[in-house]
Amino acid sequence: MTIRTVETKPFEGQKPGTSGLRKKVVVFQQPNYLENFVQSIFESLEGFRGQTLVLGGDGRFYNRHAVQVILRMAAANGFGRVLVGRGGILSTPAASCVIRKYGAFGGIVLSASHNPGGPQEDFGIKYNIGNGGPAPEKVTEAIHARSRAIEFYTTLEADDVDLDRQGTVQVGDMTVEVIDPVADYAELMETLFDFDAIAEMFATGEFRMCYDAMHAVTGPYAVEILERRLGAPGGTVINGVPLEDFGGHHPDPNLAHAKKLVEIVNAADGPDFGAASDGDGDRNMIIGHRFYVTPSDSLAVIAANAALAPGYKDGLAGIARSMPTSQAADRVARDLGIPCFETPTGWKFFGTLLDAGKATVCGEESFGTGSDHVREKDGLWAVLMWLNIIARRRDSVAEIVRAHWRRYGRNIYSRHDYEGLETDAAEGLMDHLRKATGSLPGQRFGYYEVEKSDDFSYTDPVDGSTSSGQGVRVLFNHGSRIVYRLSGTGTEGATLRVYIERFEPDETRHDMDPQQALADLIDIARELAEIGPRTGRDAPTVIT
Ligand code: VG1
Ligand code: CO
Repeated sequence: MTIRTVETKPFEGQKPGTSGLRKKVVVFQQPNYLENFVQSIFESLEGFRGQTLVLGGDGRFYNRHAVQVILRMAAANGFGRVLVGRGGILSTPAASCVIRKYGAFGGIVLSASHNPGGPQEDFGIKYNIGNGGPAPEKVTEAIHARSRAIEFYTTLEADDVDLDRQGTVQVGDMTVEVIDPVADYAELMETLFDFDAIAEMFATGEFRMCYDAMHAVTGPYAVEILERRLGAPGGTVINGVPLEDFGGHHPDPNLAHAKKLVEIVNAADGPDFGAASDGDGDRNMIIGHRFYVTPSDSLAVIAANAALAPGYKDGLAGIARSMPTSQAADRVARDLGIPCFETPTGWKFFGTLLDAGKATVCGEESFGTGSDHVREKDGLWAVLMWLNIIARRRDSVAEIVRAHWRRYGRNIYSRHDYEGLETDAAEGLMDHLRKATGSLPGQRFGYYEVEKSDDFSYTDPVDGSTSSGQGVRVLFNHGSRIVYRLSGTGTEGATLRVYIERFEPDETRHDMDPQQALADLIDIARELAEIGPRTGRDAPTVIT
């Protein structure tokens, strides 16, 4: 088979964001666009000749095509072996698991996560390093730099690989193994959780759950683990068949996009527990019967109860949360006498802490939770952790969370997203806030007084690397906060995220609706950032 060197020209904007490069499918379909980025990845790496690459994605439109392109390029660039999920499928946490288990050099995950899929929608690609986690910023910056100077890429003249047949084939000098995308991951889950206790709970028939795979990648994983291995009744998993366009929906597990699940669980005779996952399987939403658990609370509850799961029985070394995530986890860490790390948004910042054994459990307010079992957030892991906690405590979701609030107090929390803003207006708003940080401390807004305000910057305590410009924080007295940042995962215009938090120690007020409980802070947030005048929006697009 002949290796071909193809002349090409750089594309603008091949800059990985919070989690890889995400663009409209039509952008990726431009001749050489995908190839340029893949070649830029390979040229930013050293020492992969003869090594193993893991490859798979969330099954969205363009996934299969991209897999074939990458296989040919990996062979031409000198990889020795590629492990690819059957059908081109690997959830993000499963890819992380496979990279680690087989000591791969790294992996390429094809996904735009919770963004919609289909010919008119989004596609994405990200590179993960040998620890199984997202490439750190120095790697993504190198990839971007390469993409701006690229002149050639190399590929092989070879036929497509049959992705639906498990087994080993040769592509040039490279071996391609088409693997079961679920088996390694399911096996890992069995080592972490008390499958017997969970299975027993399902067997009684008194405990029922509904899992919404949102026609995204976790369908096969959830059917295998929940229905087959844990014995939950058939039909526990809904929307379990991955579709290239996710059935036309946003595969985003929140109250806005997982409406059907919420309806099922909240029905008069609805199940006790509901959960959903996103496009690539790394996010999770947890709900009880008529009770919604915010991701920040979920992280705190998981941290406080993790020792009930066999894989965590010796306790946690530490907790890590992204900066905008609520401070509920910090209270648990204080109580356990372990550190709580505050990192910029994006799972890539947890990798060094997990590798160094400084943190065991990590989480983000954006429906992301995970642990040191892999180096990505992990939707099904969170669901199994909750099932393990419920099986051992024999309490409802609502009872578990309310008891948590009684013990630690409640960090009332909400995120307001303003989507599809004009980029200039959004950037102007952030500039305005950054300038205001200097003069805000000491200013009073009714009950609230600003104690500190800055644009968050982070120094990694393990490798000393720094990241600045990670979001404007306005920190008030009594632990209340407003945080502003622009999304790094969108593909259209700009998205402003506003994170609002207030601590409520008074148990009689724990059941308040967050929008009401935070109403005065929400007004302050709009006023400080001049959201109305600058964006023309009088309300957020999505509230979580
Ligand atoms: C969002 C979330 C962030 C998450 C990222 C990737 O990023 O806020 O917490 O890590 O998505 O998640 P941004 O920059 O749009 O706020 V996923 O499930 O897309 O891999
Ligand atoms: Co995701």
